[in-house]
Amino acid sequence: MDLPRRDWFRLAALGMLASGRTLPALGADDPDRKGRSAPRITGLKVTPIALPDPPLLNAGGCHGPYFLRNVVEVETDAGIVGVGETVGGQGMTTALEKARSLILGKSVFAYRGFAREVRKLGEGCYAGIELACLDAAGKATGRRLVELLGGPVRDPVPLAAYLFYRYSADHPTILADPNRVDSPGKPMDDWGEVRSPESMAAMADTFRKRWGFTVFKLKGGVLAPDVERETLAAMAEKLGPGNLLRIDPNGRWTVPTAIRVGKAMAGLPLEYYEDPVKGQTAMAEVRKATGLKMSTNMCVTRFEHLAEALQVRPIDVLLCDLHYFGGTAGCVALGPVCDAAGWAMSQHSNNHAGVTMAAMVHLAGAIPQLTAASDTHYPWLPDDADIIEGPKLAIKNGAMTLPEGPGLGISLDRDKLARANEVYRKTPMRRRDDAGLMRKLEPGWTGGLL
Ligand code: GKR
Ligand code: MG
Repeated sequence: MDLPRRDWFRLAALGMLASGRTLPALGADDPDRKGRSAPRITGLKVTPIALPDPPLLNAGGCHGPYFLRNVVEVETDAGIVGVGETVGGQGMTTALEKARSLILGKSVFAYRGFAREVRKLGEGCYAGIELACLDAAGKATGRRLVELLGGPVRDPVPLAAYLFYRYSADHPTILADPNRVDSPGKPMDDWGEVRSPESMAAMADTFRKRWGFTVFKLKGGVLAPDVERETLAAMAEKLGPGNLLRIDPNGRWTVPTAIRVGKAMAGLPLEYYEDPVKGQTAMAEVRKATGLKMSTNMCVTRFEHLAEALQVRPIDVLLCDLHYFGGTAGCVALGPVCDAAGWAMSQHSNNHAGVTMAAMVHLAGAIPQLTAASDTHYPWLPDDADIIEGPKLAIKNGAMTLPEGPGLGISLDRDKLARANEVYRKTPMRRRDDAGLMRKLEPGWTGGLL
């Protein structure tokens, strides 16, 4: 969008009043201007939120009662506001606030210019700001995020059913959790308890019927390893042919356990074996001994880890995540690296709301190498809890269609955002503490290796 110089100064002055800061000079020496006009950042709004998180179990304990996120809004002199979502918690809110002075006055197209400095405040900090800039850039050009990233290369984007053992949401300890500050006494959902192979197979079948998934990821590292293998067998039987399985014990197994259970999984339709053990060397040992395809979002999570991985060969599939792997720019850059390494790509998920969901789908729609179905926690978010306008983004036939509309193609629902922020302000929860909640549910629990 081209703004006459006069309007630029007027909007810039308004932005300065709002932010209490001065904008850098507008001149031909600005590398991102050179005679063109682009929306410049006049303000940064950070809204910490808490959204309901049911009692899902993992190697580190139990989720809930909320997951925390930060919603980022980048205001510009063109009147366009770009939206992003990133990792939650007080530390990230503070980092984002600190980033404000690094980005004010910069073009939303030229986010790579401040990437290095903002990344020093945390990968998640950069990711949220980059996303908001890209959303603004999409709105300024009338282009979808997927197009700005060089796609689409696929539409719809395949997603995996992310299955967790869990407690029932009406468990007395869950209902009495002092961190819970809304809807007292009301269970978050009605999935019930799932802590056996049979109940997990039934839940997988419901995910298949409700959302059409054909790829199923079991969050392991919770029950005894052999029970988790039996769970996969029960799921394979219940789901029938044409469905793929994954298991992810998040590094809670020893190498001998991982090799023994891995060998015993022969014959199951296993797509890949994710992080059964911790560290690249241990992963490589399990990979060699079992011959299974291995994947990670734990031992290769930064560009600095790639050199060792190319030597040690711990994986066949790399999970990217814009929140820790250098934003969307970092994940796109991983594509050719994975080609060269002979790895496929998948996408990691932590709890998230609809802004991140849209971002993940645009990203997967733009990376040719991202052929595996992306993980997503989105089905666990209660229908009325999302912060975007309208209903939740729809999953059909195990996939999500690329959102229409410029940028991310979603808008914030101001009432829902305000409600989620109010919950954040009221709850004493300021970081994820799965172990703390788990010790209340199972007092003898230590989370040690299995
Ligand atoms: O949400 O419990 C969870 C997951 O275990 C998450 O924390 C992991 O980071 O989804 C993740 C994974 O694939 O390891
Ligand atoms: Mg994982």
